[in-house]
Amino acid sequence: MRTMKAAVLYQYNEPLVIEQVQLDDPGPNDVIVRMAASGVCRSDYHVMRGETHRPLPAILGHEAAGRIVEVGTNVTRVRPGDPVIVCFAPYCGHCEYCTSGRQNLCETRRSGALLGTQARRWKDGQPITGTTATFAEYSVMHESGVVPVGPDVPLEVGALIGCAVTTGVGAVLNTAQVPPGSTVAVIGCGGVGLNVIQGARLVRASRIIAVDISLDKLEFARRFGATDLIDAREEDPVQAIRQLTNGGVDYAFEVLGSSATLRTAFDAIHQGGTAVAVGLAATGEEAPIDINTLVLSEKTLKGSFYGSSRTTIDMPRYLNFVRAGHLDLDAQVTRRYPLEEINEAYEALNRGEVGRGLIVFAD
Ligand code: COD
Ligand code: ZN
Repeated sequence: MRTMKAAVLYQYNEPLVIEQVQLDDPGPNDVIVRMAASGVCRSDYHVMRGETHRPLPAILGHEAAGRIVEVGTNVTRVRPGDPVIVCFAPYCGHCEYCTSGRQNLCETRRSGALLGTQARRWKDGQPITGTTATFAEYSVMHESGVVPVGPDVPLEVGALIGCAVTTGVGAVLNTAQVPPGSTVAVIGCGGVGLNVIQGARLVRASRIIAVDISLDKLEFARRFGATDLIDAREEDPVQAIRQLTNGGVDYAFEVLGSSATLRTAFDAIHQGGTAVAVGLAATGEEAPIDINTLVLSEKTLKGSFYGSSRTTIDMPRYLNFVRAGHLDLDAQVTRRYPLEEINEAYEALNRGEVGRGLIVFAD
């Protein structure tokens, strides 16, 4: 058992409580990571607001990097001291999906078996739930939930690779496999959307149309490769995209998670185009798709989870892009907070401040 500081969600729509909690020792296949940086991503905010349900109390946080401090007896891929990126989709390596190269869909993880169904965090003997649970000084996870990185990698960069980059860039490179010269629209230009934009720049899309409802976000998106900006409060994004592209884009990415914006993505592509859904919506939400358009125009609608990533291949690849200057992650981080200020960090996300906020942990 280890005592650590953590941010605990006791009730939806209530501030997180910063307090000392206990963390279990690692099982035979687990590692313990000491967090260096943990990103302020909207998915956790959906849980804080009660839009996605989890058993409470819970420790959230899933976009992080840190160092291994302890390993279970069977662990082979990392050792104490190793810097690692935390991945929120651990995988078994044996199921049909893993062995066919689709480890983001791992059947064993989806059944809950890898994440552990029992609580591993405690407050005065009361269980606290958590999966990656990176809004805490330490976390315990299956060894496939970490990817080791070189000593040159700043762990703030590593944290962004853990979610926003892998989800956003991966949607372009892996899920959609956008060819050079394509026209692309990105609906929702937050932390993840910016990385869809960077991914599109990386593959040399000829036009990258950013759609958002905030002018600040749109201006910020330009720095990462957006060539055209559409304020969805001012004009109908579908009409505007069709006008800019002579009838529609080749690829449209939905990076918010709502039925209206998914519809926008589907309507903004031309015949034969592909719409990619990246954002998770409220449980049970559906999107209206015109069936005849789907058939007659041969459109494709695809989901993208965690950028269709194979973390051990893709994360080092994205780090190489950063080293070569093809991905800019430093400029994405606009604010840093100690764990004690995590509630303010989420208020800033809610206010729509640009860029990614990071919780940083003292050494
Ligand atoms: N039209 C266009 N843009 C809009 C609209 C609208 N009607 N409404 C809001 N927006 C913009 C906001 O202004 C903002 O810029 C952006 O949409 C949302 O960005 P953020 O920064 O608030 O959110 P992110 O980027 O941190 O997270 C977004 C996702 C929706 C991608 C994330 O929550 C998600 O669902 N991820 C995929 C699922 C997943 O794998 N989850 C686990 C880890 S993320
Ligand atoms: Zn995330």
